[in-house]
Amino acid sequence: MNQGTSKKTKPLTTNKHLIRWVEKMAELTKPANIHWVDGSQQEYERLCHELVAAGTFVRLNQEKWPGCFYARSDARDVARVEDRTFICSLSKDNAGPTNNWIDPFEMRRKLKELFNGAMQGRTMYVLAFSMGPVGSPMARIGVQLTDSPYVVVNMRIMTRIGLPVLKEIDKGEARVVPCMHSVGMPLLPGQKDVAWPCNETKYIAHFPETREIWSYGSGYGGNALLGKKCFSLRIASNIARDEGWMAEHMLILGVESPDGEKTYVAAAFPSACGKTNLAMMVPPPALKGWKVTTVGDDIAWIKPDATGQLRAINPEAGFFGVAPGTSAKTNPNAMATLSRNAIFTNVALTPDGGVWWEGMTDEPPAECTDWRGQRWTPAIAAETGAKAAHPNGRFTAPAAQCPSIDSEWENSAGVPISAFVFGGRRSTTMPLVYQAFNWSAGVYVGATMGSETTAAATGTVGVVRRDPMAMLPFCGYHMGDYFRHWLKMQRALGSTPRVFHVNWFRKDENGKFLWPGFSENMRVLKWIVDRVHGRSQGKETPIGWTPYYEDIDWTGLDFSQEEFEKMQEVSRAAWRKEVLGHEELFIDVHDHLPPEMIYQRELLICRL
Ligand code: TSX
Ligand code: MN
Repeated sequence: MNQGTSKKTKPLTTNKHLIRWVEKMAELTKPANIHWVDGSQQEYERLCHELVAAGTFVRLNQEKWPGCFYARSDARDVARVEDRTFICSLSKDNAGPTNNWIDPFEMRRKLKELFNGAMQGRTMYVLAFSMGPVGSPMARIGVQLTDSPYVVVNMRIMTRIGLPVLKEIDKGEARVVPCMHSVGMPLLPGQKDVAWPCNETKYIAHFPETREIWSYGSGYGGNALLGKKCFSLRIASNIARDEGWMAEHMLILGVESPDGEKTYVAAAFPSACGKTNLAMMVPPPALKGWKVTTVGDDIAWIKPDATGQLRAINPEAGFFGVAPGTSAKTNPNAMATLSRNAIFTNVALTPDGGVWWEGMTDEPPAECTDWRGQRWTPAIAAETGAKAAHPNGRFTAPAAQCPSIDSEWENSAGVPISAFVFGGRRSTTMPLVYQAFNWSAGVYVGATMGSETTAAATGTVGVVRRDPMAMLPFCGYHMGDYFRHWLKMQRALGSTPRVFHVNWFRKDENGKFLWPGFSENMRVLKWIVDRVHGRSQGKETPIGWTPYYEDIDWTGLDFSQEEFEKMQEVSRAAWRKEVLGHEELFIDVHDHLPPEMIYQRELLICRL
């Protein structure tokens, strides 16, 4: 895209360290141009225009999809690459058994080789970004050097970028996290570019001690938008542990009662549980006056304030959501959010310049171009099983456009968190909702959470995969130490948030879901809020407190006490097996496992 010319835009900072680092990295990667990203609308439009010219973007029908663009990735670059993700701590023990580890000196050597000349023929973008509202005491700053304009425009939606962030850097107080990124496909003189450059060799490397990220070979999602999983979870979890706060893989939502009482909840779910749907949930009209507001759908940074109250910010500014399954029925607020100024990746393109994905409408389009760029019709799908959209196809859309966005979502001080909710996809054993007896028991609930696998591509379907706090792929240090950190947080808190576990996915003996889910989950949130404010009694069971039938608001829903008891059943037999399942994970991390976890397990066994 930039061959022939060699130009540099003026550094948009006075920070000598930053300028020197950019120069040093340019010497290593040898880009044709260096572009300091100012973050303006004009610059965004120019980059999108260039992406269209390069064949990476298709501009969608502007009548129907104003401000929207469409991209298809290389078919080998469609998701995060966990087996190529590394925590390069000085000691292997610090990364723990659930992370890939390579010695940081060895990794640096390897990366220097890979990045040597990696940006030839391309522009290196200098992208300053803030995770969290610019200037918030809870925000953190990074600078990503990338040779992908696709990454720049996505980061402009997902984070706060450009001049206001550089101004923060110029104050000289903030420590900046350097983030190196290359798609790993230099353009040699005369070499023609492709629509989605990437490399089969991929490394997503994190250096926790020096707080650095190096990502090579991929242009997709969490591999390349380094503010998201790499910074806000893997590096931030290290910072948070050192500084006494929490970087969590959680949505944040507000529940507002008819008389205006506002209660904020943070919730962790493994993938394929409908986390974004819950974050943007629309309560049933029958529950008059109850509202759910959205602060974030993926990541929460949570810190005790001076009074010992936990407060949370969403470090992101947009949603990078899974498109398939998102519809006006499952998530009308997401559909409204992505209706303009959005980027779609690996979904289907319709003949009228729109997008479509499985589950978006009851009726599929008569024909479209699938995520691979091939003709797709319902008949072809029936015959070959081809999907119009990749199951991990995404929308990138500004959070500010979400109709349910919370009025306080950009509050520098964050919102007060009253409850943590853990959840998973479980067809048996787990009731719709229960509350842990106390903080330690709650940490145990989070540490042992699991979800049944759904993706046939990745192996067996329906086996429980443990995913503590939904952080297994995202914790940047030893999982056992992470549990210790959770337990230790109690000391910084006046009172701890209440901890709950939910399961929307329990089935009856015929495989039918016992709970209608979606909007009706408001009834569960209402009970959670009632418990938080000490308004309703809990029924004591071996695993925790569960709701009495009468304490759930059933207005406008025909749900019998028999159905309810079936859904809430705590089977001692099933739970004895469940506890055995907890052990597999604990064996992995046993040498760092806090004794409280063993103790909680013993208590649970005794109660059973
Ligand atoms: O997102 C979901 N939520 C949370 C919503 C706020 N999903 C979709 C998960 C896939 C990502 C759900 N699926 C939920 C749920 O609460 N519950 C279910 C299971 C379910 C699916 C369909 C029906 C009932 C339950 N019923 C009918 O379709 C009529
Ligand atoms: Mn996530």
